Amino acid sequence: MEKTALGIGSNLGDSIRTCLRVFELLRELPGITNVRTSSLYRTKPVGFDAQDWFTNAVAVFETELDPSALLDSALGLERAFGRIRTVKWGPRTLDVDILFYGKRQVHLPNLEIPHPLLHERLFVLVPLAEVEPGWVHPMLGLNVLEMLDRIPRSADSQEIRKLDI
Ligand code: PH2
Ligand code: MG
Ligand code: MG
Repeated sequence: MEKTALGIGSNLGDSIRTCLRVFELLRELPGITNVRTSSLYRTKPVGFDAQDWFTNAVAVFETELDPSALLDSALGLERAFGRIRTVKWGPRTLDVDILFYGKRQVHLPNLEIPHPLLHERLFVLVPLAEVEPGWVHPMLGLNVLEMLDRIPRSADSQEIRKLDI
């Protein structure tokens, strides 16, 4: 069993409902136990401006799936919500990214763990800090709160608002 963290994002369709449904589906998936979830956040798009704000969240759980099997499950969830890949970083009904897998590093052509951008993104670190503030990044040696501290908070930087649901 390894502890793993997934980042969940959506900005097409009913994105709040999608994220809540993904939480439910994760609890029903074989090979996954003890699912803990963050609040939902509304977040300004990062990397590609001309699209709607996202709903983002994080789920942490124990799993007996290996990283590749977990990736298959994540892609299966994306397909179940009708994801169609168009522009890189563009709008999507559902994006499920593996953030951490225990202390392991995975460098495969189709899978990088830890997620290579997680330490730069408030929409990942803020929800992750709710669930696992002390998780240490195996390459950077910083925990989630320390990574958060290192993100510049200038006026035009990443906007994020917690949802009251
Ligand atoms: N995902 C991206 C690119 N930009 N911006 C926000 N706010 N939330 C996301 O989930 C997101 C993004 C690529 O996966
Ligand atoms: Mg992503
Ligand atoms: Mg993705």
